[in-house]
Amino acid sequence: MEDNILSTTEQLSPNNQPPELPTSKLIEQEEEIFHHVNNPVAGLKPIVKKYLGAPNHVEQHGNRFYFTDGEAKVEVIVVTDEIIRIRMAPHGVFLEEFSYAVPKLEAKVSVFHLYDDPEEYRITTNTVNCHISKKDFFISFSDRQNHVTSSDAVPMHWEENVQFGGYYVYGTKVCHTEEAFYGLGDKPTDLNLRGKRLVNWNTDAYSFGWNQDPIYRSIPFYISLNEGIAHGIFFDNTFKSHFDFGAEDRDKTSFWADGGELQYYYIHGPHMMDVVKRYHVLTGTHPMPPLWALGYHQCRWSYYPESKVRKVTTGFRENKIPCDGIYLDIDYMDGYRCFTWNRKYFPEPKKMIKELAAQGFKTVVIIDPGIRVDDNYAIFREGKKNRYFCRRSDDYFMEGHVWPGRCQFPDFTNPEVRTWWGTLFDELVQMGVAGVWNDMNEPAVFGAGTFPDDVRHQYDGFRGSHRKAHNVYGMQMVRATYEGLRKLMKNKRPFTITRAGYSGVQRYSSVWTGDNVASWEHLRLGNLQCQRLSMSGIPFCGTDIGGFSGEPDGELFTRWIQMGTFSPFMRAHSAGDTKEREPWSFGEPFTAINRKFIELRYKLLPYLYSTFWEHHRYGFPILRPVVMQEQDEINNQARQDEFTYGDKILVCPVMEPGQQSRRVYLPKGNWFYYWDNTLVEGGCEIDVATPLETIPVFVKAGSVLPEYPVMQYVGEKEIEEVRLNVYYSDTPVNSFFFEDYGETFAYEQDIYSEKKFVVSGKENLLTLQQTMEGLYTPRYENYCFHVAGLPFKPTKIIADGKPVTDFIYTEGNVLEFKLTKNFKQIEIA
Ligand code: MIG
Repeated sequence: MEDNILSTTEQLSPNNQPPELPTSKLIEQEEEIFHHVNNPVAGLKPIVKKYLGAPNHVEQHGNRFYFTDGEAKVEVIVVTDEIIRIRMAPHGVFLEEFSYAVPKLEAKVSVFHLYDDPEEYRITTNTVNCHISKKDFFISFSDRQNHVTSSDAVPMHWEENVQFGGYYVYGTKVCHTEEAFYGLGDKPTDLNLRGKRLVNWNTDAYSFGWNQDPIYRSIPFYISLNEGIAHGIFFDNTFKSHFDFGAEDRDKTSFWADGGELQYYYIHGPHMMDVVKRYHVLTGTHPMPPLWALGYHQCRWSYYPESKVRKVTTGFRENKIPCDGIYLDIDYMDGYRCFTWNRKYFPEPKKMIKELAAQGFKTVVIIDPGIRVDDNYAIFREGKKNRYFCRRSDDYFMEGHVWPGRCQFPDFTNPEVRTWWGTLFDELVQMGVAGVWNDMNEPAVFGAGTFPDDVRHQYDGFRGSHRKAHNVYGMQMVRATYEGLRKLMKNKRPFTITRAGYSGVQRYSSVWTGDNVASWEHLRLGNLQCQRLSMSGIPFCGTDIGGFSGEPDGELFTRWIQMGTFSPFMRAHSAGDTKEREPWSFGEPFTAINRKFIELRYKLLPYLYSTFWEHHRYGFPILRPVVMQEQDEINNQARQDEFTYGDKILVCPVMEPGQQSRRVYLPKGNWFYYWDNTLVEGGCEIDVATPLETIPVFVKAGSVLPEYPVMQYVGEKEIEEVRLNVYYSDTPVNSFFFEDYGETFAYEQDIYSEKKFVVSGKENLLTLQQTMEGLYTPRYENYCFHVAGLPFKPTKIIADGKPVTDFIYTEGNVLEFKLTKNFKQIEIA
């Protein structure tokens, strides 16, 4: 730790008193858990490491409990039956309560109690016990069966600058022999983080490599899985934070930060899924995206001039490859000045955007945070006049070079600046822009990497230096963008995408994994990153399909399209110095296969949209690693290629060149091979043929998958008929089907339709039941059924009491029939 960890503007504990006679135990040299070394000069120890001493007092205020060792205080808040927050104040005074991740800490709790036993204080809820040991202030958590899920290995501690004040704060937990760790956002490494030490500090990481750390995002949230039982820790601290999962010492898991408070949430399981859902209770979920945003997007650095953009969009329509989003990267601007247009390349942007829209394309434009220092540029003048740009500790403006040249940077942690920024999109929205792409918001600065530590931020009134604001800068930028667009677009849903982010960024934006590389290794990394982001509370994520830098060959590009079909966000992107990279650029057979998969994306849109609803409403992730499906199956910890897309479709991308077949693990239960409806029993690994035309895709027995007809873009045609793919199961299985207008916020007023299907088979009968909820009625009334896997030859179909006589039972044992109105119950015998 550096001596002067505090810049002049830093706000820390208001009582930075000298540390005479601390009651808190002062441990000097005997125990060095980390390599942060005390000042070796004897007698002059500006940095001392201190641990909590024994607690000797407790006070209760509602659901908040305060424990003290005489000087330091620990606050325990019962947030819900399953979420408990811990905070520590070394000198007994807590920082003012504020979090960008958790906007409102709403306590929803039924019953809790405090017990004062000889050995420990214990706070209990209906599901969790929080134990505070009287001997040494160790904090641990257990469930109702008294199974200990998490326990301190050493008391909470801190390194204190006794000369000037300020702390580095540390928590250390017991790490069990078989404990596995998941989460932490976009780390480009194996799913299980066991044995790794990782840092959160948003970093522009062009062409990042395997294990590179840190990269773009900071998500200080992990899920532990030990002996089949999961819990989560969300360390809500925006400073540079560190996690050590048994790396330094195999028996300890530690998390610490270079400032701020030791404040974390213990999130109870026992299922990993519970932990993720509860993390979303704290940090919020992603709003429903506009339906078109779930389609295919085409991007490049850059499509310009206008004729090039039109060549690409026309190419999609000519090649009959569906596409909804077209992107304008930095070259659309005048000298890279945000909110301007290069009129040489784009003489009439409004007209162009309108014509693109008529062709079915939504235009998404990039906006970076750097504002060119230029008194002839209105945005700069306004920002300067209102002092909206970040300043250094000595009041100079923070200046750095980025694309526009010498730039200043709005302080997005200032609500006034965010509001102003939001209004700047007015003209773009008037022109018809449908989405905004925020890049370089780590923030990135050429040469220097990012801002110096001493840059000041308003931080919504809780001022701090860049050390505190760095990791939230990008999130607050995209928040300003999203909130501004939301106002300007009236009741329409904006689409936003950001590179940097902090926990909670999902309330404002989708993300992509940044500047990857056109290599097979990156295809594999992208798979891991998307699964990890999904588990870490960021559902709407995707990679640059094809790889940003370098050149994919046709095979790699096609394999990437295939994986991207099952990424929540699907966009191809490439750097400017590479060859053309549209889905038809590689010739046959690649074009046909790319088309087939992008068409599949569009067929499955209603399924993905329904899955999104389950996320938005209930906090389920969209991608789910198999370890999340069957967490008590120890071998699943090593299985990280296959994942489910929603809870019905299992996908295993092909991530090696020339691969003709591969092993795929199917969780227990019955599965149908999507491509030919073969029934396979799960709970084992199987070999699946993987010629270039296909990747392994399986559907869970009992599912009802809604499909829309293939369209070249969302809204191309009125939907007249929906296909329901029904998969037999002899145990009842539920499916959801969510629909609404697809582009407004009416769903917030319950204007949507949520259909629930239950498929259950027994003996020679299959029953399909449907219940409906919500105030929206889709316009179509025709349903086309494809029922797979019937264990008997169907002879009779009864829909709501009436026989359906017109049906076919195909050779592949699929029963097909239609209904011309909605239904409640269908029986097939
Ligand atoms: O310094 O806008 O990650 O997607 O195409 C590079 C140009 C800036 C980095 C982004 C990339 C984008 C590129 N940007």
